[in-house]
Amino acid sequence: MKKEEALSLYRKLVLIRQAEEKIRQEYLKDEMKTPVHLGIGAEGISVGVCHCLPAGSRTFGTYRNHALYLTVTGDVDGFFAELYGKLLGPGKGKAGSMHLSAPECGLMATSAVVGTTIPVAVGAALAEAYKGTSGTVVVFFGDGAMEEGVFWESLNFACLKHLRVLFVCEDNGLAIHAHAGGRRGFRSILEAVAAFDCYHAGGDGSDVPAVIRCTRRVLHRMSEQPKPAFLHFSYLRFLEHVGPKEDFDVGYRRRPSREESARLDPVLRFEKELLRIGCTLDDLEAVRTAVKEQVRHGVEAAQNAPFASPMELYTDVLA
Ligand SMILES: Cc1ncc(C[n+]2csc(CCOP(=O)(O)OP(=O)(O)O)c2C)c(N)n1
Ligand SMILES: [Mg+2]
Repeated sequence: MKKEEALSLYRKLVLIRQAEEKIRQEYLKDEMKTPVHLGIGAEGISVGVCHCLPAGSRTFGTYRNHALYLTVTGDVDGFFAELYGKLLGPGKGKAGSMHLSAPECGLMATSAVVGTTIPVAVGAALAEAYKGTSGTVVVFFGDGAMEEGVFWESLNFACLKHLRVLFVCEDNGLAIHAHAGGRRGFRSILEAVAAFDCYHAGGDGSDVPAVIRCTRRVLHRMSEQPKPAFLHFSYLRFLEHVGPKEDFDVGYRRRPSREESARLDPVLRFEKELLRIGCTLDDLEAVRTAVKEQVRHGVEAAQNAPFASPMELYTDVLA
């Protein structure tokens, strides 16, 4: 990877990490009236996958969507405005953290309801096929969504129709506090998916270059012969399911060792890669400093921004 490309990826990773660390600092003041599902540990998946997507691709996600939103849009001010419930947010403050979207950047929808964006993404891919266009559609979801019927129905239909849709499973081994072993009747995610007529690959989601390699490989195969692809990336959810804190003392999982934490932290891991390819510590520091200012500005602007008028309650309401 070239230095310039790697530094632009690093900038995205650092932006997501610093934005979420800032939320952790500010959240207990109770000015952000939205639940926050932080994705510290998962940044490398959105950043790596989106790096490979052709221009004009459409993406869908879940409530754990901060990395996806910031990767696709780079819109720090809009991001914080939405979390503070302000008019300048992409949902005018009505979406909150769990329903961030930016259709103008291809981020079509994210949702609090597990599994819901999966069939919608498949519908978007069906529309591409119907119109004879070849845009790529990507849907990110957690491992828990794979215990829902809608996932298997969507995968089945997409495979049957050879749709160009990329399913990306962000697997932290947990659904809230429930471990995979207590939830699943199938032995392995990739083995179960391998029974379907789709491309599939997977790896360690905290290893950004590996995420990029996997994604490029399946996208290349999809472009040669249209079929869905399924990517499976594991990662460590460093924080509680929802909220700004750690939860290793709750009793359902153990605290990772210092070595495990370092190995599973996509930002630290990518810093090693940057140094290996010739970036300097000063290069990295310059990125972190610039991002820190961007995040500081985003939060301050959001805190000082106006709320929408009460009449906004009656607009953009679809159901
Ligand atoms: C349809 C539906 N069922 C249950 C819930 C409650 N719920 C919220 S998050 C969650 C866990 C989902 O786990 P996973 O899909 O692995 O995503 P993660 O939170 O680990 O990113 C559940 C069961 C919900 N929001 N929607
Ligand atoms: Mg999970």
